[in-house]
Amino acid sequence: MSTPASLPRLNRQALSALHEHVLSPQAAWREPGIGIVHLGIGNFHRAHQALYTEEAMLAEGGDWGICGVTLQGDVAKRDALMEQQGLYSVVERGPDGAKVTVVRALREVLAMPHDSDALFARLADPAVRIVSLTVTEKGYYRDAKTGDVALDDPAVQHDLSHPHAPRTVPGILVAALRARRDAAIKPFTVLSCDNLAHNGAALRQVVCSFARQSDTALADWIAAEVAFPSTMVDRIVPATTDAEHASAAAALGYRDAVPVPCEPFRQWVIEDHFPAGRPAWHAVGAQLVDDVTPYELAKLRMLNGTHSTLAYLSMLGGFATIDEAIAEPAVRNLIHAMMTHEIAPTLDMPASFDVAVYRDALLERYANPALKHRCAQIAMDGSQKIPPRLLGTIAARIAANQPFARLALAVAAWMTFLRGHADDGSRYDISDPLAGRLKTLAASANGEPQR
Ligand code: CS2
Repeated sequence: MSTPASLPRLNRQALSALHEHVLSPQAAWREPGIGIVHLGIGNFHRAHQALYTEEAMLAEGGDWGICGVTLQGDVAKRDALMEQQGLYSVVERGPDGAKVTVVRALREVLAMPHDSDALFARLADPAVRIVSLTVTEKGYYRDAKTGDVALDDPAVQHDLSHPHAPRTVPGILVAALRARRDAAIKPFTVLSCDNLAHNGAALRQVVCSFARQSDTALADWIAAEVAFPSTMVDRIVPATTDAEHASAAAALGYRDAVPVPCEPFRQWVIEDHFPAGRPAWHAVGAQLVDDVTPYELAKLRMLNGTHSTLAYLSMLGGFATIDEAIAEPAVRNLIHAMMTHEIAPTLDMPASFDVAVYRDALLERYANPALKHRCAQIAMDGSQKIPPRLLGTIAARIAANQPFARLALAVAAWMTFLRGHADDGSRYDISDPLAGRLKTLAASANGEPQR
């Protein structure tokens, strides 16, 4: 079999040669104009929103091509995607094998701060009607206590003193919205797709509080004129490994330098508030609702809360992947009981929502042996993830005067994880915006010298 390196690179001229098994009907595809700017062109966006958007355009057309932006200056990723004219493949891995699909919706990739002029030209284009985001919890620069922008963060300070050369999400959005207001161009809708409770409202508060530092009138205009609908997004999307390169090459007969692995399951629940229009996501399986709250709490608490629990217990106990951990009966029983007796009772779901079915489906998704979702990946950024995933649930249990021993065990596992080594003594890195402070606290709590 040809190795990926010996094959020609995936490119748009090759699309007509690709088989219909790997490409939705090419005949139905019309190259769209760019209507969406997405901040955070990571694996999750490429395996989730971009796929929904491509299918929505196939279903009902529209110029909803995507300009993807890496805010971390990842020029290698930008160049790798642009060398393929934005094309890449999604490798769905289920117990029954892999399904490879080429995605065409990504039309341009920019890397900040190198491509700042191009980004702001794109954000000023009236054809851009949605700016969506997957920048992870730490990308919001939120003050954990107030929900406003974290004014003491050096990156926020930079953007406040360099309003025309911003690098943070609040700085970029405020600069772009100011330019549209000043040019009397209708604002774009801001669509958060991150794992935060009330993610749209949370982002709106950060953006308005950032704007208010320098221009109250602009902050008031954003608050009155800009839509920030909330969403719940769900698909397990691990980091790319060599296996995806091999699967894509075998399926396509071309080399894809940036394939994305994911599970077969996907879900997207979106508050339907798009004054400037949106793709036909409703036609391809997304749920458009008035209030996403019940869905987002169920997902954040039942999936993300138990994901983090599994990750920290596994980092200490030596399980490398989620499927390895959940295969251990004691671990599976703990997670099953945590969802059943401590998390599910805090949810206020529609009558049609069967929490036992949701729970059992999650356990099956975790057991997927083909995905190899690394616990170390999920264990990252605990200081940003623990509050929305576990502390909110604990607060609800306390308010209801109900026990929460398993949830407390999860938080204790995170605190123990911060010591930097597993029970067998093997060491690992702590990847977290607050790593320095946390490791010092953990060392003093454990009476250990900090390394
Ligand atoms: C995971 C999430 O890495 C993590 O923190 O818990 O990325 C999880 O895979 C997704 O939210 C699933 O929808």
